[in-house]
Amino acid sequence: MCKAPFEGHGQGLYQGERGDMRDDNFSRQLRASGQLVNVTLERVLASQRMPDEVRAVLRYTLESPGKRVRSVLVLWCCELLCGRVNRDAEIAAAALEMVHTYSLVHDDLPAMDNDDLRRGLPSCHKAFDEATAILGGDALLTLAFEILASRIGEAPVAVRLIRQLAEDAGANGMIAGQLADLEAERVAGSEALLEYIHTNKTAKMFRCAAAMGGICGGGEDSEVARLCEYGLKVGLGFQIADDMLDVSAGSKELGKTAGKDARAAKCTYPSVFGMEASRRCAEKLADEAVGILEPFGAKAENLRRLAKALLNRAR
Ligand code: GRG
Repeated sequence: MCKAPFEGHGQGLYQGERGDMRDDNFSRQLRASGQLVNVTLERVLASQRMPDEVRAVLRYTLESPGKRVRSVLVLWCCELLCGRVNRDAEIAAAALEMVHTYSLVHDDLPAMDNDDLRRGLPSCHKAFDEATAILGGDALLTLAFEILASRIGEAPVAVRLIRQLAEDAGANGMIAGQLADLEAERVAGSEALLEYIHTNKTAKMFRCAAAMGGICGGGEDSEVARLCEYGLKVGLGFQIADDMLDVSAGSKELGKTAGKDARAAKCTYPSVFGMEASRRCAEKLADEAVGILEPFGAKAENLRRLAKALLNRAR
């Protein structure tokens, strides 16, 4: 498999809390973990049987330079609880990245957000066609569950991971949030609606990442529950930052079409509260996420840094 597309991961994404800290230890670990996700995705794809046409669309979508934030969260939450990134966490991270990628492929379709640009490249339906993008998304979603069912060491762990992913990505999670988001273009935004959309569309996938990492790390239920709380806060903050970037950044930096939320009259934090209040809200969420990690002590330092860094990202 061609390595070049995966290798672009993670460069210059985060400015750090005090300006330019892109080469500090945290940033290096973030890049290394992103690379581990890429290598796992590459290995999984190479070892799955599928027709060349399907493989081409999966490679196109999975090799594009995503930030790998959710999948890195899986790895780091596992490491927090068992001291290392184990094989189960690598597979869980790859599965989560597949589901996230499917959601982007489908979100870009003309029936949804209708966007031609994703991760700086033509969206899947532009590079191929609409039917292929629908089927490619479907293939990513089903492959995620297949690898959890077949490649996780112990069946009870696999079942817990499958259940968590199905709950957070499914009918009462990301799909519910996406539907509410599409409907919200026709109604006046309110704080309650915003929170509902962002929690379901975005934050639950972050919760899922944290929970899957905790499960792979063999955590106690109370530890996994704590990581879930952290994931929800970080995910909500991430989405607020995303809404703010849509206002303040350009399409080239973002790798996707900027300014679309305002044009579609979307219900976003900046549209309901303004930019300054949105920033304060995101900062408060990051502080709360950091507070939740307190019982884990110094070993949660990377997760603390991540909660802050996601607010200061450039894309
Ligand atoms: C189609 C079921 C379905 C859901 C779509 C993910 C999503 C839900 C919509 C994409 C649009 C959007 C702004 C979603 C909010 C979550 C979000 C910010 C996604 C982009 O995540 P990043 O920035 O993307 O981590 P990369 O490309 O870095 O992986």
